[in-house]
Amino acid sequence: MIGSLFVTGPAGTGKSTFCGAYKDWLVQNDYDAIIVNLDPGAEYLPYEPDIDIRGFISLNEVMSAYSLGPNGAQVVAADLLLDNVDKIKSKLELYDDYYVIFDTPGQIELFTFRPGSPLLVKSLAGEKAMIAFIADSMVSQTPSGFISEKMLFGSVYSRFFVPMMFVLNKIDLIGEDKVKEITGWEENPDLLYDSFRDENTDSVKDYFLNVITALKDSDIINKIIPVSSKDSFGFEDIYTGMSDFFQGGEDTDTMYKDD
Ligand SMILES: Nc1nc2c(ncn2[C@@H]2O[C@H](COP(=O)(O)OP(=O)(O)OP(=O)(O)O)[C@@H](O)[C@H]2O)c(=O)[nH]1
Ligand SMILES: [Mg+2]
Repeated sequence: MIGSLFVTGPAGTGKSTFCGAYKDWLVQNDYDAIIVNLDPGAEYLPYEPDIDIRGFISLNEVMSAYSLGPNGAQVVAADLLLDNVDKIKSKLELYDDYYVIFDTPGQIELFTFRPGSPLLVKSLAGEKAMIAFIADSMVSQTPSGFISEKMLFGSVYSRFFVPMMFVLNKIDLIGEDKVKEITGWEENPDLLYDSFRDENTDSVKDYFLNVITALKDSDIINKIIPVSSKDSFGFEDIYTGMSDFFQGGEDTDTMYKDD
């Protein structure tokens, strides 16, 4: 593996669509890439996985073996991912010089907040792991939505401590001016605070000011990549982020590594 991208984010933000479209973009640009589906509960995928956890874990079997409903079975299936690491790794060995994109379970907590997940990432990718946090533009277009997504991004970072990108997906739904406004918030948190004040005149301003300041100070607010997985827009920036980190581009130290 040259490097890997674990794709996570809230349900329905476009993780699987992003995985498929980004792999297609990589292949069209002559980079070798595969997708590993790590979502045992996926009924439909908008791509053909090269390695598929559903070959090892069946949600229906988990439901009957543990007498669980679909939600409980999803949790057990997520925990069983770690038991199947060796099987996935032996398949990954066939793809030595490839970028590997990991699609993760639909509900973010099944990947991010299960105890075994950091070990899963470490076991599958070692030091060659990055995370793409997929945020939905429709949510991020309001200041409160944007701050909430950034805080979730920070939660994911707190679990894995690997380099992360904040991928603002579905920008085709919000238009260029909104994208500029959101990236403006990223560049200047004072603008975010002003927009937030306009949005929520009655809310607890000190709380949000403190949150914005903390995000700014921790550098969590500085890594947005706008994309549209529908239009295959913005993937070059994703690739640049990956190649900088995995192959030592000049921005590597400042962008992705803590001091
Ligand atoms: N307009 C638009 N729609 C998108 C984009 N990316 C994904 N979608 C749509 O968003 C919906 C959810 O996409 P998925 O890729 O299934 O999202 P997901 O995060 O994998 O969903 P779960 O795994 O079920 O949580 C689908 O209807 C996609 O077609 C995008 O860039 N633009
Ligand atoms: Mg999905």
